[in-house]
Amino acid sequence: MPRASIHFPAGFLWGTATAAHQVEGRNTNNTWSAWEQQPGRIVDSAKAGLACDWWGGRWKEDLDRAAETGQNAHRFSIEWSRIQPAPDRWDESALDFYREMARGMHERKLTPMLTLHHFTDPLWLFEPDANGYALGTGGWERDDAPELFGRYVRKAVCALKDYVNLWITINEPNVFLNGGWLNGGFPPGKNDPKTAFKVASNLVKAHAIAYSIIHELQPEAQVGIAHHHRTFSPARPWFLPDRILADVIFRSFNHGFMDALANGTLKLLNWKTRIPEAAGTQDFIGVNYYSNDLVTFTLDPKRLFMKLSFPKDAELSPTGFIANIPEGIFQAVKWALRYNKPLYITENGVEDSEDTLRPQYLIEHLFQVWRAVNFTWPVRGYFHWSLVDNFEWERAWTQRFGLWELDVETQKRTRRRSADLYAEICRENGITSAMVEKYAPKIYPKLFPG
Ligand code: IFM
Repeated sequence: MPRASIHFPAGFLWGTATAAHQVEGRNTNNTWSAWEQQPGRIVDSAKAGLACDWWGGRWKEDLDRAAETGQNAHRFSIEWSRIQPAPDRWDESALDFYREMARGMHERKLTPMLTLHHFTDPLWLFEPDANGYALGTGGWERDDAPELFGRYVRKAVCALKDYVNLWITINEPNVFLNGGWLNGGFPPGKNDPKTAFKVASNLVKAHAIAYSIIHELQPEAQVGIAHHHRTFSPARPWFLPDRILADVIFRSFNHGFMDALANGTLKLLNWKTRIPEAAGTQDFIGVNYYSNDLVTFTLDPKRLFMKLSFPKDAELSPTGFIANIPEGIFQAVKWALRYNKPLYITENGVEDSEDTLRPQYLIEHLFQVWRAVNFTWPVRGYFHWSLVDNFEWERAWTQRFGLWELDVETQKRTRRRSADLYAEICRENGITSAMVEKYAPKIYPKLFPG
């Protein structure tokens, strides 16, 4: 018998999250496929290639893994450029593919949560530049981008509504905006705050259009975005510029989109606009949480006058990308309560190819989610990022987030210990002291003192 255990409410969703471009492979008609052709954009000039070969059918075996290890939900995304390969063309076979996948989730007793936009756009949304570079102009800077997104959403929802009730319109609009138009690490690679504000307005409008289309087609649907929450604290709390900057960045990153979808006013940095149709357009809040940052004021306008770092004593993931700060997920949930909606943790995880930190990270973060649930805060589910190692954007194959390891060459999957741990958690609908003793003994006294 376990000496102690903590439990989550009945009906809690336990899943993993994936995204189309990261797992499908063979995407040749979207922004990231053009981006990877550009020298220096992706670490080691790596390519997504076959990714996890979901397009070739390996989603079946991976979803079998999810179901066999006790998961009861899966968050996935669909690829706009496959469904609408050209402005005037719909590919019904792509819709059939996603329908089969969503049906496959039901057959495996996995509740699907579907993301309509996860960082990729079709190439036709852009005009090539004079040198033939595919991402010359356009994209989300186009005035008609929200309406075009709406047309795709209508087509996708019509095709999939028999299988999906939980919809995420846009994954991490704050990260997408920051990467594409502020730090330039994502396509189209710009560093232009004014244009970023136009893009942000278009994303908010696009979400609002998608929200109303989904509800028109499926009144009982639940719709939200997946918000990447990060706390930005001053690196030197005694230094006013660090404090002011941390505050400005926190507000823009966390409140920008989320407040716009609550009250119809978008405020980012020193820009503000009204988008009234966006007010009240979330039925639930998706929270993606990985880590928090410290902010140091610098004199570098290109980096928005800031340098980000982690606390000196923080436990870091192998490539130093994530600091293990479990209380941050509790704070993120607490922060999200202001929107007065049910919540899902739509992503949380750590890159850890050797699986040394992940078991501890997983237990500690879930312990904090359990604390939140104990305040009767309405957290309805948890989706671990990710099921299997996948293409990690500009960091490609150097960061491994999967419960299963992927050999990209052979497509062989190898189960990590964390997959066993997560299976025990899902089956128990909770965490026992025996699990902690077995998978992360170091934190036992902290979690179960006495
Ligand atoms: O892999 C990404 C995902 O696409 C969006 N959220 C963060 C993950 C890990 O970096």
